[in-house]
Amino acid sequence: MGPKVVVAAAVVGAEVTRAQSPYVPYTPEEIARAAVDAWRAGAAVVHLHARWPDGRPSQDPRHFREIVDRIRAAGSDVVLQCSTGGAIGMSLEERLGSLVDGAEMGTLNLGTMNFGDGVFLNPRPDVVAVAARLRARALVPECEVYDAGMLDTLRWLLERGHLAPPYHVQLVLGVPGGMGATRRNLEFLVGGLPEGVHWSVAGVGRAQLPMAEAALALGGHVRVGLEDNLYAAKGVLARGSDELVRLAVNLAAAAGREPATPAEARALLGIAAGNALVSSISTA
Ligand code: KMH
Ligand code: ZN
Repeated sequence: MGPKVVVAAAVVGAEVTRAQSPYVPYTPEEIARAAVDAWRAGAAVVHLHARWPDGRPSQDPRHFREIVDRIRAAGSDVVLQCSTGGAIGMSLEERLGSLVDGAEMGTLNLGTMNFGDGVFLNPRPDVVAVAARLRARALVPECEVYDAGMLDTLRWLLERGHLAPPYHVQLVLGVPGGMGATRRNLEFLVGGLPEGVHWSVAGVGRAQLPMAEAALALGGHVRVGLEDNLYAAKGVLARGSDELVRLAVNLAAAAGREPATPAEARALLGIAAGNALVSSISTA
C-alpha cells in the first residue's frame, strides 16, 4: 500500500448554479448535508463556501456558523476548511467572514488572475493580510495555486516569514485563465514545490477525475466535488459531491492508496486536534 491519501470534497463553490445541476446545495442545511455525505463516502476534509438561499455566493459568518454547527451536530469529525476566496468582486473583509470558530483550515489564494470572464483579485498585500489572519486564528492555510508564478509567491511568503509550516498546497488546474489541467503542467508544478510539503490537485470540469488519478500516482492528495465539476461521467450529472468522492476513493484503491481518516489528515496536515470539534455555539 502507498501513503494514505487525503480526499477533500468541495461541495459547493461560488460559481456553479442549480440551473446547471439540481444537485448543487445552497442553504446551510443542504451544504452541511452534502459535506456529511461526502465524509461518509470517504472525504477527510471539506472545503466550504456558502450561499444565500437564492444561490448568490455568501461569506456571511452566520451561514458558515450554521454549516459548521450542522456538520458537527451530525456527528462528523471531518476537517473543516473555509474558503477565503469567496466570489469575484467581494471585498477582502467580506471574504474573511468565513473564518468562524470551529474552522480548522482557511484558503490562501496566491495571486490575481483571470477567472473565466472575470478577474480574481489577490494583490500581494491582500495575500499577506489573509496569511496574517489565518495565523492569528491558528488556522492551517491551504495555498491555492492556479499558475506557475504563484509558486514563486509561495516561496516569497515563506522567505519573508508571512507563511510557515504547517501549510498545505492545492494545485487548482483548469480554471479558464489559469494553468491547464494536464499531466505535464502537474508534474512541472509538483517539481517546483518546497521540499516535503503536502499537496493536492483539484482539476476543473472533465479534468477532475483524470487529475485525481495523476495526483494519486505522483503521491499527492485529491480534491473532488461539485465546486469544480458537476459530472460523474460524460453527460451524466453527479448526484452530489459524495458520488465524486466515491469515484476518487475507487481510483485511490486502484492506485494502492487508502483514504486517510479525518484524524489521520489532521496529523498529516499539522492541524492541532484542539481546533477540531469546537462548535461555534460552544465557544460563543
Ligand atoms: N470562487 C473563486 C473565485 C477559494 O475557495 O479559496 C475562488 C475560490 C478559491 O473558490
Ligand atoms: Zn473554493
